[in-house]
Amino acid sequence: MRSRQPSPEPTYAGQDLSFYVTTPIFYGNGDPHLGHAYSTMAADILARHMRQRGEDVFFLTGTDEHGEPIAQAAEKQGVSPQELVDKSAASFRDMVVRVDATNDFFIRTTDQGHIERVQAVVNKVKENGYVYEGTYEGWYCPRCADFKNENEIGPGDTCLIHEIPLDREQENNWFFKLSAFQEDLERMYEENPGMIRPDFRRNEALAFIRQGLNDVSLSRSQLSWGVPLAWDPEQVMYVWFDALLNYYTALGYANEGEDLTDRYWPASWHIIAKDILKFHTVYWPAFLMAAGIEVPQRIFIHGYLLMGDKKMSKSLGNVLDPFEVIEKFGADALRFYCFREVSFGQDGSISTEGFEGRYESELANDFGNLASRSLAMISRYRDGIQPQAEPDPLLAADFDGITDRVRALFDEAQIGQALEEIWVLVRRLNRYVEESQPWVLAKDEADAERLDQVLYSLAEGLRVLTLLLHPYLPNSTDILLAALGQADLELAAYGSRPGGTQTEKIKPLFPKL
Ligand code: ME8
Repeated sequence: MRSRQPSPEPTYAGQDLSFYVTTPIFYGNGDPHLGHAYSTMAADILARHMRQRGEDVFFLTGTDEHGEPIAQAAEKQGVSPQELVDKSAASFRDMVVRVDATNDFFIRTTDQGHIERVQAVVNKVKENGYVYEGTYEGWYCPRCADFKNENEIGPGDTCLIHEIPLDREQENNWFFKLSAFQEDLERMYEENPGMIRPDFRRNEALAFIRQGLNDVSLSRSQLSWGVPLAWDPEQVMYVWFDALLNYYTALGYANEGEDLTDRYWPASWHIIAKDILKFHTVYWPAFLMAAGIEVPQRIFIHGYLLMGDKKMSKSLGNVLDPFEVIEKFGADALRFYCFREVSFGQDGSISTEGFEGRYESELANDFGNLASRSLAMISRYRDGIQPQAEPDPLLAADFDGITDRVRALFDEAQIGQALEEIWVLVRRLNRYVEESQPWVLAKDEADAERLDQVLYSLAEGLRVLTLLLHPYLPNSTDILLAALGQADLELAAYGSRPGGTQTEKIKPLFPKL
């Protein structure tokens, strides 16, 4: 867990300055792969940007450690569920560190703090009259840990997602009155269109709700690996309610002796992929309403990373190994590639060739080279001191409003679009070097003033872009900001820093292999 920076003064008015972002909690029965890293990096990019804006950020990730998928995997491997999840949690924690995510807490649903709070919330839901005893009969996918509706069943009673036969289940358990929330949910998404992003995902959620909501099992009787119900310890909580509650329970015990719930709840953004849309847009808000807890502000549903046209998944054996990429090229390169290559919100294909292409042409050439040569020229022609000069109006026109545009895109979690806006200016700055030819200006003393202006403007442009790129490229931008003599991370406008700062030359940020 990282220590929190004291929150600086608000940078602009009218904004709620607490920002709470989450990833899904990943199943503790497997190894992390790029898909998991993807959601983690997305949430981290948002968290880092918001910290730069002076917001009071809390960023949560973790592992989902109860339920049938875990119990089954443990049995298969001949270990206890606890042994399995301990091992898996350690590898997910390691993944989070390796992608350079700055999470404030890592929740495990086997934490005692989580279990107690889950029980308290479920008791409340029962007290409020939304729990009853009944018999479930129907189809169940053990891999999804999901009871399937008619239209979620494939040919031959199979799971549409996992393409495995569904189990016919009949058991007595406790039910959650999901049907009671049909109208409330429908109204909520109609009246607050921004709650689910992108918009086509909101339509999917609405379509699901409008077809009618059945009550769902709240507990399982034939399973012991879970959170026991306080009023009926023979039954454990259905794993999805246990898991979803992590977003809420974590705030209660993440910081010892301090309850962060009032400070951060409701969550600003849940970042998830489309596979778990139903749970997050239907079950989750309904359950919170039933407990009398505020619903999350917004949910961003991203697409799948595909290899070729297939979903990248361990069982299909087609994964771009994030750890290999990080080992060879660094976490910045992986973070950059994923959000540059795939439009955030859509499915998109990734490949080793695509990665290497972008590394070379965009990171090494467009950005790395721009940074090295700009600093090298300031060193050669002005002893490393950014000259005092008026910002070149040629660039001012291009940089005008960039920070506001990026901010507005981040407000919508449009992190790919924001990166594109920034990259347009990276390219612009490269053209500026070519157009203004500082090496020619340096040959004639009569051009000294113009050279001052060009070098000043280059350093300013580079500084602004580096600050904006920081959430994506935290390591290389740290090096670059130090070389530019920029002490703080707050977003800045072109031309806002006077000249006179001592700068340093740098080694290539993205060395070519
Ligand atoms: O569903 N592309 O856990 P999970 C993009 N425990 N993202 C991907 C991906 C891919 N190919 N593969 C996985 C669970 N993901 C539950 C969640 S939350 C209360 C409980 C990411 O380990 C994406 O975020 O199967 C997806 O939603 C999540 O991993 C599923 O992780």
